[in-house]
Amino acid sequence: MINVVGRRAVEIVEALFQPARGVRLNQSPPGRLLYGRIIDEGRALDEAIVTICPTNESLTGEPTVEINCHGGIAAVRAVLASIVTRGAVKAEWHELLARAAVTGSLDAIQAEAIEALPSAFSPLAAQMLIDQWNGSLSRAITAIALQLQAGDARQGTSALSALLQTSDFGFALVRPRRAVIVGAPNAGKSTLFNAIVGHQRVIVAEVPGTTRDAVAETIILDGIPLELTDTAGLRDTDHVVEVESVKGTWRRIAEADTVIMLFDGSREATPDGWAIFEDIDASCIVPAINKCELPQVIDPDEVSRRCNCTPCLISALEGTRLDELEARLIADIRHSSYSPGDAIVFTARQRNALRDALALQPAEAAEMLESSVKGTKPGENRQ
Ligand SMILES: Nc1nc2c(ncn2[C@@H]2O[C@H](COP(=O)(O)OP(=O)(O)O)[C@@H](O)[C@H]2O)c(=O)[nH]1
Ligand SMILES: [Mg+2]
Repeated sequence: MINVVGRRAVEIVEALFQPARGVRLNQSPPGRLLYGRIIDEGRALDEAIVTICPTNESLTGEPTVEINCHGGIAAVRAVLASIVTRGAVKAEWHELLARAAVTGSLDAIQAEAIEALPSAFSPLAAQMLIDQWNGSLSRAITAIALQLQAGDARQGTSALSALLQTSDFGFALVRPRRAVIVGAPNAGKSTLFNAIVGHQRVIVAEVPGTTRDAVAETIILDGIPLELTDTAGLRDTDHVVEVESVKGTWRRIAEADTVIMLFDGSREATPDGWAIFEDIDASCIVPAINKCELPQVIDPDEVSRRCNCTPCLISALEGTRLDELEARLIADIRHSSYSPGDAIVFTARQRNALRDALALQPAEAAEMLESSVKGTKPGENRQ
């Protein structure tokens, strides 16, 4: 869909649009759908459904014409190019939203919610963003600002802290956290990856060193999107390709929020295997001992000791206790008290403003909060 926004919107589209039936676009009432062709200098560019948006329903509150083209890139590009040659300026989605924030038809938080919505990974993420678009967070922040102004500092501050605590959940919904599966060759990393992703995606083989490129998939656990990556086994090697892939694994580990440390329970862990721990931030590690249906050689207590955390005992092959492991992956994100309609902090800008407000005196804090909703700097009054 192409939106043409501004004073000349109807005039520009009118010049390109040939309705299938009599009514011209400029004689059509707002809200009516017109079917026809987009024609430029005698050349048909696409068939489209065109409608004039009622001004009070348009995103920026300005005259807006919506052109629903066919899907695919080429026809849409051709239509867009013709509109631009007639004097329109091409704008990205976020620019349109910024304009909506300026014209006052959306506040800054609502604009952020709409901007994030098209890339929401899960229905829960979409729901949360739609709620904030509808004003949940803006209302919550404004209510706190009023409490602070009314001299109710204690209640305001505690509401502010509670709101800040929603940010881990909000962030995780908007930008999937990264989890990587790491371990020695043959530990069963690719088998585990496949089992969690739910379909055969990676080559599983008995030959150590089969997985050379890291493979990633976004999965949804309890509504929370998570980017899961299978990696090459970590071991000392001289093989040129494998050396590169081991380097790649370390890069992935550095970028990860969670590292699933996978052990083959049926084999003794090598000193190499234990050494990996020393280079990974312990707070990220979720340990798991795989092949639990085989006679066990690894001591789970030793794993617990080394990573300060009890390992999950799983069988990737048989799918045993994978739900337990999955629950651990989102344990610190899941928001047990969340219900639809709740105010959730979901951008760094919002979180920083709330944190700053927490450190200020009530009057300044209230001003900071109001500015964070409007998208202005404190002290700057927008009409
Ligand atoms: N018995 C058993 N074998 C497994 C299990 N998980 C993986 N394997 C086997 O271990 C071998 C190596 O698996 P793979 O997933 O390629 O390991 P990776 O090198 O860590 O990616 C394969 O033969 C798998 O079938 C498990 O839970 N139990
Ligand atoms: Mg593998």
